[in-house]
Amino acid sequence: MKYVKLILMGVIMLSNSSFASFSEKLNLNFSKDDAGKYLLPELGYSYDALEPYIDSRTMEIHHTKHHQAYVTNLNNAIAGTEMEKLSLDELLANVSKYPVAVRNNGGGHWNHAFFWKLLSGNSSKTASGKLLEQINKDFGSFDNFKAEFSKAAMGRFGSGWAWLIIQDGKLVVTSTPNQDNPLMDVAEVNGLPILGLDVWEHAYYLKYQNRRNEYVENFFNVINWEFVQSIFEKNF
Ligand code: MN3
Repeated sequence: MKYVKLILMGVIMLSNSSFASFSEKLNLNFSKDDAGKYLLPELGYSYDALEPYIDSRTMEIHHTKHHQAYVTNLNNAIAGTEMEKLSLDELLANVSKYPVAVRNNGGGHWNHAFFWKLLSGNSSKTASGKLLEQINKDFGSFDNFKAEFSKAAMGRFGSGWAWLIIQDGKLVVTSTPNQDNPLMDVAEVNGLPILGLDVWEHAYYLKYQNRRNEYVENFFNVINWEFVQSIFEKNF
């Protein structure tokens, strides 16, 4: 009887953890308040920490206005429904079943919470260790990877994101429109993101205006490779 219980517990734990615990894999935590409302996460650094590459005013507006709006609108979209009981990961993995407001704002909340963790004012400016080895294997060199990622960021027409994902034991560059991401069932290319770049104009327009190419180039000066390497090694 004791063993049956243990096996049952194991099955329950497996079924919970095998389901799309993307956040756990990526060391993200989507906190809620006592009333069950999603909260805007802290950046973990000051608004001016990424100067001169990403300016303080852009970071402040991006965080307190744009990201906050996704959080507020996600809370409104799920209030009083069964969706409140599901994790954000579960909502995104089956997002085709839910209202478009969940796709846009749930994606917006997830993507931005992830994006803040990918940035640092003390960037090593290049990957190293096992991640660099895999980049060299899948792209030929770090420069080739950078070129391919930049091309995805530049080639995304209108608003969206460029991504580096783990897919079937390989690193792959892709991009998504709007606030979609590669974890969503609606995405053309699925995989676990380990790096992402917001190419909405709100992410760069104050400083760069129409020069998305300069913003993309400067993103490579503020990537938190320590974090990217840690989630790569945890999941590859
Ligand atoms: Mn944004």
